[in-house]
Amino acid sequence: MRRNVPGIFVVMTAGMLSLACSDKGQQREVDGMSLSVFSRPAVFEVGSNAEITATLQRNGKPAGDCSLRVRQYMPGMEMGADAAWHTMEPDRSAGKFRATTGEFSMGGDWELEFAIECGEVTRKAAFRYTLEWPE
Ligand SMILES: [Cu+2]
Repeated sequence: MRRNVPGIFVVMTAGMLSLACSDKGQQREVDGMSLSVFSRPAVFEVGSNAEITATLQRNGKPAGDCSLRVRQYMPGMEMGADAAWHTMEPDRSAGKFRATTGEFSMGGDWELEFAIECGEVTRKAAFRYTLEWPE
């Protein structure tokens, strides 16, 4: 499939609202680290992108020494450059990051896969989302 919006991830500008108040967060535990992901809108919609924030903790404390990258893709479909990795922007506090996704251009199964990079070690965590086609 072809995307109709160039540029997959748009870096958010300073001063945008914090997204952490979205209550539809998801969490993964990886190797003693905890990754929580929140999005706005909380439920992704076909034809739109989403603002995502991620909070990374180790033993309950912000993992400020790590960085996060993310890719957005459909696991069941060849989507070429859409699966490129993007570095998330640090948010206002340690261990917090944000990014804007590309457009969710069709219904079906999507995945946001995160690469947690701490020094030499990279850990991966994936979140699956099923988008309904609009009526
Ligand atoms: Cu597709």
